[in-house]
Amino acid sequence: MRHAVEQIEAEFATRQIRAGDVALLQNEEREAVRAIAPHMIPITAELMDALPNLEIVASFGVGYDSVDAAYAGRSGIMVTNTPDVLTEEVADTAIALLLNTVRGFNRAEQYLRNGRWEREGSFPLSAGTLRGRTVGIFGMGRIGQAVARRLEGFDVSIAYHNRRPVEGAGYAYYPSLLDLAQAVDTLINVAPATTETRGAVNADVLAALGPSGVLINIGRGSTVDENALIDALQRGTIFAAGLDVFANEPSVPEALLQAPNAVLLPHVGSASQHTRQAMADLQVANLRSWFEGGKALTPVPETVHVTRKGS
Ligand code: 8YV
Repeated sequence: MRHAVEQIEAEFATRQIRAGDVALLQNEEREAVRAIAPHMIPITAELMDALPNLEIVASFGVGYDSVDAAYAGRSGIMVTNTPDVLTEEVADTAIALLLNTVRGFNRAEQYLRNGRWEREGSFPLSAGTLRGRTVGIFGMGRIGQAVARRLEGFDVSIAYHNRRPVEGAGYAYYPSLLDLAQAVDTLINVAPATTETRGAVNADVLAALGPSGVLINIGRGSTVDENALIDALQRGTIFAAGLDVFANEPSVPEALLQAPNAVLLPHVGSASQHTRQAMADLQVANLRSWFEGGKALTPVPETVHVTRKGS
């Protein structure tokens, strides 16, 4: 696996700056920076302002909420992300998390590993099942649609909420998340982190899912009111949750760590060598295409209009 850093270093003059602290750069170094390839650090307006010749922020991952893309768009700075190449992997993760959350396979495996199968007999029957469930998808973009395609094979009803209906998606559309939650018992959250989605999965939405309710989150932690979720899990307002993302990663609230009805993953949605390689390749391809051909391959919507000076 050829890591993005290695590929970038082979083609460009680079400096690695921990925590994005531009104060660590000398003045002439700041002037020399024309691209940032961030990994897990916020790219703020201040940081962009401190780099007068910055042309492009080539971000890693499909979600680019850590980059102030609106400001970049207004300032003539290109922002790219790495869509498509991770869609199927993340959708696979959603399904794995769903099945695991509903059936408790992680606990069943622990039971076997601890020698309890031999000592105590069969693992208790799971209280949950996918049979008869109605699944709502919050965020019907590329990943949401890939999740829906997979769910079609599971013989469950599918509905969704999105900012607007998706053309050609033959599933029931709900114009509000609360309406969707009232109509389903299983909510798969694929929504990106935006000001509109912040805390969108709140106490009311969770209560609407009902006592057999299941929440799966593979989008962003900030879209769920984590305290409301903890409360709903502790009180049995919902049945269970499967979470790959958290509000304050990598720190996970103790109450979630202790919750027997939560399945927790350390943000591994896209984390196979295969897919991370494809993401790294696309991140580097965006830089190459920008500097060699004057065009970004996968610009984010806020910066599609940005053109390279002199190209
Ligand atoms: C990555 C992701 O884990 O693409 C995203 O938005 O959240 C994941 O694929 C993340 O970008 C790693 O930095």
